Amino acid sequence: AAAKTTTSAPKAVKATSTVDKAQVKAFKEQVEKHLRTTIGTSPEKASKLAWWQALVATVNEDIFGRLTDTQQTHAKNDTRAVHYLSAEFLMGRLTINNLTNLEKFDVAREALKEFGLDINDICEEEPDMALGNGGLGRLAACFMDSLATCNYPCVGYGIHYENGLFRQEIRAGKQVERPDSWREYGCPWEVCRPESVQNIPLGGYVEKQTAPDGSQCSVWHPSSMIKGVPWDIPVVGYRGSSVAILRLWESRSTEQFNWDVFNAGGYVDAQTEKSLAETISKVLYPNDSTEAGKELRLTQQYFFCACSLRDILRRYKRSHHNDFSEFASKIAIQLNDTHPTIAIPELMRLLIDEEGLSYEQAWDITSKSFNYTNHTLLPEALEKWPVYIFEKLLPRHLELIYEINFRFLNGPVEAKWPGNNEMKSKLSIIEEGEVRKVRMANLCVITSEHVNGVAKIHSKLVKEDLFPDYAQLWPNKFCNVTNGVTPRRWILSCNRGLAELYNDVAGKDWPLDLDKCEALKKYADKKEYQDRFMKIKHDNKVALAKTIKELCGVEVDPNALFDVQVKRLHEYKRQHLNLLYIMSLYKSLLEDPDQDIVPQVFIFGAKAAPAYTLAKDIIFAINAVGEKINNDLRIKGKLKVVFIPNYRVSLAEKIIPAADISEQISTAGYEASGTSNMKFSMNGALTLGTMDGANIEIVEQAGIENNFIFGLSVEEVQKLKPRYNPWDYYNADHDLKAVVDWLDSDFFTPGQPGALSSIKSSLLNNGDPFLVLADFASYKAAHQRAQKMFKDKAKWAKAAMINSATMGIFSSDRSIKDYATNIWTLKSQLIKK
Ligand code: GPV
Repeated sequence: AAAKTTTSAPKAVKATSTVDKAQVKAFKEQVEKHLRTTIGTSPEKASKLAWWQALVATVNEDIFGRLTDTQQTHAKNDTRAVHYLSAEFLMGRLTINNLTNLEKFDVAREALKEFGLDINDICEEEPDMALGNGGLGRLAACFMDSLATCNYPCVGYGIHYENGLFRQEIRAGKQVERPDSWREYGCPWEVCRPESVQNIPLGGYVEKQTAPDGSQCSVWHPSSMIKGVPWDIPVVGYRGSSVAILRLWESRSTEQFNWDVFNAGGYVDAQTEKSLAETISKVLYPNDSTEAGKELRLTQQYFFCACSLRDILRRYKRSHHNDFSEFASKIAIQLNDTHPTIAIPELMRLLIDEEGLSYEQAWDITSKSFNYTNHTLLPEALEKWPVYIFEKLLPRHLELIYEINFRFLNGPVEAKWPGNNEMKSKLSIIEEGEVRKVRMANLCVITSEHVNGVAKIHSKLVKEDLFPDYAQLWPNKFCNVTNGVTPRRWILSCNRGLAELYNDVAGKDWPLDLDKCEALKKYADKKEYQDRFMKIKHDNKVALAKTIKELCGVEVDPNALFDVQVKRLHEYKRQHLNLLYIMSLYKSLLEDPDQDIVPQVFIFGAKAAPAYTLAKDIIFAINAVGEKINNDLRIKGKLKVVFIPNYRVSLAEKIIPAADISEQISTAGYEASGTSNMKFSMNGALTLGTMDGANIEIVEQAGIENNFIFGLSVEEVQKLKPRYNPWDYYNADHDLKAVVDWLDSDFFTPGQPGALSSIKSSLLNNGDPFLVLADFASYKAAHQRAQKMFKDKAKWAKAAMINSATMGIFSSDRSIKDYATNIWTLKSQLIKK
């Protein structure tokens, strides 16, 4: 329903929210009780950490009751549920989010204030739960919030990494990786569930046996057992609807572990082996969209999938005993990229080898249960595991993969393309060659009921360019679910000022129905509202300026244009395009220091995979150029460049609400969706970006005239790529040539000539694989349009408001409802108290 149109517009003045005194008093007493009886300290002595722990204990009282209600309702109704398998869940901090979702944030803030404490300050004690690399892991976290909020029965399954994504330090401009031990002092949100421990076999060999009837069967003799210990993290839906569970598996050694060695007197050796079992969940692989191809990584994937499937089967059998006929109607499994693909042969194996089903029965169930989400077209991210690793770790699974492949090639493929061996080798799960490999994406596509991409353009490319032959076989298998982000974390919790504005113009239900925010659109021309909107932005910029001062030691002016690019460092994301533009701007300022430009602050945040040398070189270059520019008095502070170290969820929550411009500048066709682009727009930043991923859908909503779109389109990139010569652009554009050559000097790295030349080299000698030089001129022009608009305060404010107001479809609630309707056929369940 559209927001009601009234003649008397709501007041644009800031409303002071009233907080119930009795609730504050009760909350205060609870916190103090926990401080004394749970944490064992007192208000006089308590450290900030202790206060935070007492606050969490208080919040948990609310959460666990609802958790039990949720689980009882689901068990009683024997509901269908979705099981979201993901190697990453980038949850960030939970305190403010849980308080917000329970609608207790204001009460908690007032209660802590009475102890003389600032709630934001106390919540800074919480370490980020950084069990993910970037967009893919954060998407899984937003989906958990939406699954709980929309009351869908679900479990999220992942790995309880002891060390999350590395902490990034910047030393002399360079990235240094430090371990992230997020649970060093315990995590008060998680609950260990020893009653649900699983034992997982690994390694060994397969023995062929002939049954009395003459049929062949396989018996797996694993060489070791690993114990999987589940840790549950409750995820509270908004307004406490239902509580979803994120179940993360920790690996431990079992007593069964190498008994032989132990008994033979190898006490110490057995302990060494033990540490191997405990290595499995030790650390998150820090690669984003690139496969490391390490044996330990496949072991991690198998370990958490095997634990999760046993958990699913255990729960299913509780109500259905050994009758598997209803399995596929009760269980939906979503694979978050190919990382959990091994769950497919593992379910087959469990059903055949452990439950005694026939291959055909097992395949019928398996192929109706799984769905696969693809998150990238980058060839280096498509997982291919060498057959020899499978032989060593998972010999029985390999056998089942061969069987699935044989039946597929000789069934549907032979029927469609009779006698066509070329087609067979293209579609085969096995890649032939010097090292034979298992193509995990092929296994996913063959098995899954649905395969989806994560933005319209991406899903089209998945179907037409990545899997065109599969699409001929099964055209209806392929679909799109455009990504989304939770408005609870990404507006309500991180931008209180904007949230209040939406409360005033759209009513209080907008966090549950983000389309309601469209109500702001009709005030976008009104000065009073523009002023309020830009005041909110300004306050957020003041707060960010303070953070920048603390973290980078650089003074930035909140009146300057804040231009932000925060995301993993990747060539395809083109942070170096941004850098080249900054250099050209700096150059033009040196040539004419008095020119009338908008003061600008360029803000970066990015982690590079530790082995990705060029990405690390780009970080160094940004810091070196920044250092020079920030200290150059000739340009009178018109330009600042800051690199905020250790970019992570909790920093994103401070940075995004303070951005004027959101840089989304990937080469068209390479960013599957992007999700920070949505967060920025919601918070009133204008997108300076290419027609790639979800950018396309963002400007479809907000209007191309309210954003700065530049660069080659997907079609143009595809056309240019085969005949692209970066030297043509370099030689034809004086400015571009000057800045690229500047990288070869020691101007930014005094005494270290050549310190930045690897970037120039990648652009010229390595063929500029992501067409940076081709898009440079167009990028520069887009920046000039942005500068011009920024000078017109009213025009900018209006565009910012329209962006924010039209992002309704990018709520992850919409994404989750799309999955539930089109892929999972899953119904929501209201929870009985
Ligand atoms: I594959 N993505 C990621 O963060 N890590 C990965 O390993 C892979 C994909 C990202 C894509 O790059 C983004 O475009 C997308 O928005 C995100 O996944 C969520 O779908």
